[in-house]
Amino acid sequence: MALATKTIHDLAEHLENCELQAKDTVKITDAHPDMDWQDAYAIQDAIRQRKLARGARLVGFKAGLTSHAKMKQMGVDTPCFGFLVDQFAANDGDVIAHNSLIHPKVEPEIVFVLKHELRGPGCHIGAVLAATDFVMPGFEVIDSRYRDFKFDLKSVIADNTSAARFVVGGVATPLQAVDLRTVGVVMAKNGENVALAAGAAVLGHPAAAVAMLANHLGQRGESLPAGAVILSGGVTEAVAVAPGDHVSLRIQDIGRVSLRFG
Ligand code: OOG
Ligand code: MG
Repeated sequence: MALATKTIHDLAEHLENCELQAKDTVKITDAHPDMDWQDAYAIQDAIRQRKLARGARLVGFKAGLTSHAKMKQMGVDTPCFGFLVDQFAANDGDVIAHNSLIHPKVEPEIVFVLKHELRGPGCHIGAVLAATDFVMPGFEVIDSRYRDFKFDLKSVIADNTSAARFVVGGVATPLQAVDLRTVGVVMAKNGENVALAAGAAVLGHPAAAVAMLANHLGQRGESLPAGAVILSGGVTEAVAVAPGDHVSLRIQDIGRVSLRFG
């Protein structure tokens, strides 16, 4: 760790206030260039503690930057991991107030729910498939607290990987009924298809992203619990939304989900 404990807490407070007040900021590594990876996750953990202390419930975890489309869009080459609390959850078809966010973008995600806990290290695709109860289509609404979504990997990890809202929908589908590599993903905005991909865009198989997430948590003494929401990462690039926009997602064999921005 390169940063003092007080600095970690100050940065967590600053980033969470930006989230709660829908205000942007410059990336934190500008003022703290020597910040290391442990500091970045420690800031994210401190944000999690702040939310839990105020009554939020931890409902899941996310992997991010797991597809080439996303890595290229954001200019980074390594996945990152974050947490989800109940306050981020929206329902299928909800209207999300655009002005409660800074500059939201939506991205299609394959969502896993486990029937058994997964604990790394040593998790692999097979272990994930064996532990999975079902998959569903989901949208993640990301909203980097950094001006113009300009960040480096450490800054975005500290900012809980831009997590803001998520919604899951469709049909809870067992893995026997779907090949997550070849499954087609179609995202539309205002009735026009804006991003298309197949599941294999996520690390060759979306379950590989869940295995990485379990291994990441394992290093930190945590696990992926049964029943949690697990976002495996944007399958395509993220698409910016404006007030009035309607977005819908279809994932072959597992259904659809939609959101509107008011
Ligand atoms: C970081 C969050 C990435 C994903 O699914 O790739 C992410 C960002 O792009 O702002 O959630
Ligand atoms: Mg995402």
